[in-house]
Amino acid sequence: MTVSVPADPYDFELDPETTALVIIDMQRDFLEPGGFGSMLGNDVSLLASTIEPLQQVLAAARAIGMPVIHTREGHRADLADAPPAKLARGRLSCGIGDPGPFGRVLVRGEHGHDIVDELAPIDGEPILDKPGKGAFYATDLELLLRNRAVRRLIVTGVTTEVCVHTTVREANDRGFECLVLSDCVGSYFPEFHQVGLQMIAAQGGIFGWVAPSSQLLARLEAAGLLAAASTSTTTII
Ligand code: TIU
Repeated sequence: MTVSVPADPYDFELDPETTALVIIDMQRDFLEPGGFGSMLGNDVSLLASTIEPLQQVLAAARAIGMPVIHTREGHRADLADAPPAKLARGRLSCGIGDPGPFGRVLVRGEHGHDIVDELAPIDGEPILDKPGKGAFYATDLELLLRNRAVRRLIVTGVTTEVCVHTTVREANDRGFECLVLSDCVGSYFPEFHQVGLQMIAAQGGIFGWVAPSSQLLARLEAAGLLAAASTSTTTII
């Protein structure tokens, strides 16, 4: 079955059986005050608006049996997988590996490193720990996707111009087609978010496609894949 999602620059055609939902780095360290995002000097509240639409998309993916993959940026406790250049960057007084309000910043196993409660993974959804910005670099993501015959990705998460963009570029070069959901990705810099999305869809979709989640959910519903009530895409005033 093919579902056509109205998108920029043109309809994104997806078969739910060969498409995966990828949720990038929806970790406390990026979304809550006191984590890595704040250490870098950012207003982390700017990312909060991504959670609710992403919950709806996640519920829809689970309802139709679409594979879901969660990623987390972070490092081993001994920081052996953290490039010295990354550790030094920013000249932070409290940076990667240092103790913060949520435990050691961006270190695996710490409270801040984990995914926010609202989007907690469930059994059967791989959680992919990545040391870099891109989800393909030094991970087995490509293997996981090829083993499930996945060809298209619905990409969500944070931040738009950093880990989302890097991942979309990596995916594009590997032959995966990416639809980025504009309201399910967020940035500490609204202008970077806007331009980041434009850069994906420009030049005939040089890196991929962009659409709001409402378009995806409406098309999945219209195709009979979702019960209208399960996604509540309509606002009742
Ligand atoms: N700083 C920033 O915008 N992002 C990151 O460091 N990582 C991710 O985007 N996940």
